[in-house]
Amino acid sequence: MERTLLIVKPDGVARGLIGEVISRIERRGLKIVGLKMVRVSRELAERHYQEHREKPFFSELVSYITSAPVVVAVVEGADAVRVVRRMVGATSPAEAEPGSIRGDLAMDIGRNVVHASDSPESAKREVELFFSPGEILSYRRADEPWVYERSA
Ligand code: IDP
Ligand code: MG
Repeated sequence: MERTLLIVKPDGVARGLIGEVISRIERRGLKIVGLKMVRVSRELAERHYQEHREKPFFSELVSYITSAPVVVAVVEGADAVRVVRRMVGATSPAEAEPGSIRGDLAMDIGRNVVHASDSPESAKREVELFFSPGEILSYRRADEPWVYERSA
């Protein structure tokens, strides 16, 4: 099983979309193994978005993600990074497919409701940035044999 980091960004929290986003993840059959609300510090934001530090939108991006509380989740499942990225949709909501979170719930690239790790390597780095090992819990979902043909 693979893990990925999902963030309901400040606009998603402020718009009352925490449940909507988490519910989509749960209904897909993905498992929430870590979940908390945090106010992201500038230092954490700059580390999280380090790959974008030279981009013209970097300072606005850091201001946005630090402006109000976010909800961060560690999401586990088969091919979780790819599955969650596809559920999130394209970065620009105008390009995001209907049915995706951004394609259904967002209008502006600077207010695109969610973040999801883009590769297994980023997922590992991002999960470790936001969560200590003790904050990630292991449990069995009752529907696992119905979600996966070959569940452990
Ligand atoms: P992603 O969130 O789909 O992985 P990235 O390219 O990694 O997209 O960009 C990180 C975040 O930076 C985006 O989700 C969005 O909030 C913001 N962003 C990306 N490109 C732009 C832009 O051109 N203008 C404003 N904000 C942007
Ligand atoms: Mg990204």
